Amino acid sequence: MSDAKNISLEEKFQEKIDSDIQIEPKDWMPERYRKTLIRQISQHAHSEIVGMLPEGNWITRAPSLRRKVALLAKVQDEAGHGLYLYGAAETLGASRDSMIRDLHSGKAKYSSIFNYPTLTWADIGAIGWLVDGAAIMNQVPLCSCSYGPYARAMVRVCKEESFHQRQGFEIMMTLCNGTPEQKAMAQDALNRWWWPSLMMFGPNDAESSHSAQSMAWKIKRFSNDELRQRFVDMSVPQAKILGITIPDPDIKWNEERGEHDFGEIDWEEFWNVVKGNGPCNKERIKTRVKAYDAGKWVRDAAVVYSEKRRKRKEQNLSKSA
Ligand code: FAQ
Repeated sequence: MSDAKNISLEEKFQEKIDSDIQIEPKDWMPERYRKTLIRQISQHAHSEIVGMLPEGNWITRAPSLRRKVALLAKVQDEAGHGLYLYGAAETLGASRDSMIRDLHSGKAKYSSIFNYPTLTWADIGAIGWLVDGAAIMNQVPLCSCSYGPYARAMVRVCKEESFHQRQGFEIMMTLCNGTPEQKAMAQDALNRWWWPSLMMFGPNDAESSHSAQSMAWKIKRFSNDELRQRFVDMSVPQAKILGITIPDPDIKWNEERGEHDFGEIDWEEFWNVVKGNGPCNKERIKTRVKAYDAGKWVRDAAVVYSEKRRKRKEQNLSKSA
């Protein structure tokens, strides 16, 4: 295609974006837009799938039947989110096999948060409260992102995440209203999950290589720092209700700016985890690869079944013709 024609297609595409018209799979789109979406959506899908592991660890150890049922449902929801998201990435021409291969080889990223261990039951409360809370803060704006299938998948995901956040907060509330040991457990979980939760929003805006372009394309509607700030402002009063302390001596209300000041994130820790050297990175990938290999017979059986159905349909059609 000539450069002139490409430029005009790209201009038309940007006009659509600027007028908030969503892009659909069959619409023309710049190759870089398609690649950016595949990168973000597949990493998001991987995060949901790997994200089942820290909490899945606690299903057999949940302290009551009610807690077990809620946690089981939550972990299943995360699997569903991963599947919608792989589906959304497939509409852009990415194959599921290649996405999963990239996750298993370490080529594709997933959220840093899921490389931390879940040491006590309170961690399940902290994950629901903080990790799902951060996920909602980041994902509600994605419901109006410029790519239709991603935006639509996010609507259901966000509804489910808000149930997850409430179940996490309720676990924290119960612990905080319990014995001194239970409250101490909740405080310890907050101490360990607070900073990694802030890291979920990604590097500072100045260091974020993709933000400017992704915002111009309305894939991202707010910057990493804007969303992180909103998350801090939302969490401070919630920690007060729980009666536990956010492990940051620099957190305080800034009257002038109308938001909280907070301390500096340990970016060295963040990049170390992103590069694969966090406390659980290797274990998480090993577990996923093992589960994938063990599920091969199910995938093979599904392919044989669908092939048989297709052939039966063809035979029935030719009989009735
Ligand atoms: N971890 O230029 P930016 C959940 C990478 S779902 C690892 O700012 P971008 C549900 C980034 O990929 C949680 N890597 O990038 C749940 C890029 O590397 P690349 C996941 C990170 O894309 C709850 C590089 O750093 N949510 O929790 C992280 O514009 C409970 C430069 O960064 C989503 O994926 C990180 N935290 O902004 C499940 C939401 N941050 O690709 C189970 C959709 C950055 O060039 C239990 N994604 N990087 O190699 C997004 O909104 C964006 O992709 C950001 C990053 C904001 C995550």
